Amino acid sequence: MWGMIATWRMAVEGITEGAGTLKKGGNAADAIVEAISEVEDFPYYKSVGYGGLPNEEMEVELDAAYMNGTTLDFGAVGAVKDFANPIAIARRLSIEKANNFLVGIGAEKFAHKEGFERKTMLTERAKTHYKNRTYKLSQQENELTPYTGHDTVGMVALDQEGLMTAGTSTSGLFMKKPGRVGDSPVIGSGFYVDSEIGGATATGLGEDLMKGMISYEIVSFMGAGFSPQEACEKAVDKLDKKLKERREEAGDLSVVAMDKDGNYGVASNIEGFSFAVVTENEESEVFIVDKIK
Ligand code: SD4
Repeated sequence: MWGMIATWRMAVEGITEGAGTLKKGGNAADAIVEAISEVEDFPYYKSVGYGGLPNEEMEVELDAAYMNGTTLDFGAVGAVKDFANPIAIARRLSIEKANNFLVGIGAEKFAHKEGFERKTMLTERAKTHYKNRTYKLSQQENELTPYTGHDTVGMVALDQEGLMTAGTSTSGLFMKKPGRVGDSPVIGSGFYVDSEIGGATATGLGEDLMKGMISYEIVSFMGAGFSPQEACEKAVDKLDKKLKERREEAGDLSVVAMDKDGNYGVASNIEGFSFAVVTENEESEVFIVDKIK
């Protein structure tokens, strides 16, 4: 059995490429890095890699992570600037014994030393978004508030040998503070995978997703015998409810999961969350669900 699931319909090309690797018997580590790199390279996705929207100071700061569900090794980068494929840096960090999660200049020094491709990640299009936003702000004299739309990529992959991996990549929230790191590179929050159980990944308001360590929670529910669909719904409902009870509001919480047998699940507390999935069962077609809920 092999399979792959990803947040948002924009992951479809990436996942199609990753699925090609898995189908041929390639491993889930290569498949996920290929798939996420494809999304990072595409200039029109506003929350990932090249073309991602910048922070308050018009700088693109990227977060990414990679996890191997068999060894439980993970690598992550936070607030990294000017590198083309943060997911590849995260994978490289995952084979280190320590120093697996690097941020800012430290992450950039590591990536430079390891020969990763440098690239200016701010596009003209992203600059225009920034300028429009700051112009609106100057007109309305409002507070700077982060972009509420989102499309961080998170994926879980399963290969024919039973290796499962998880990966994430994002430019985080538009207009975030410099140095802000969201859930995406934080193990247990933005992603978690255990090849003996399954994996999960999240998208939405990082600050709230971290409060429930939602990806670990989903994997724990699957480990306790719930299906991926039940585990996703339970985790989202539990956190959404808790946040609303304690603070009257919950940010966007959307998740996808796959278990070691290729069964998958998805849940969200917003309208219109989409995802892309492919499994051997579904005749290897990448299948997009545009709106759930
Ligand atoms: C973050 N969770 O940095 C990310 C944002 C996101 O689609 O999911 N955007 O908080």
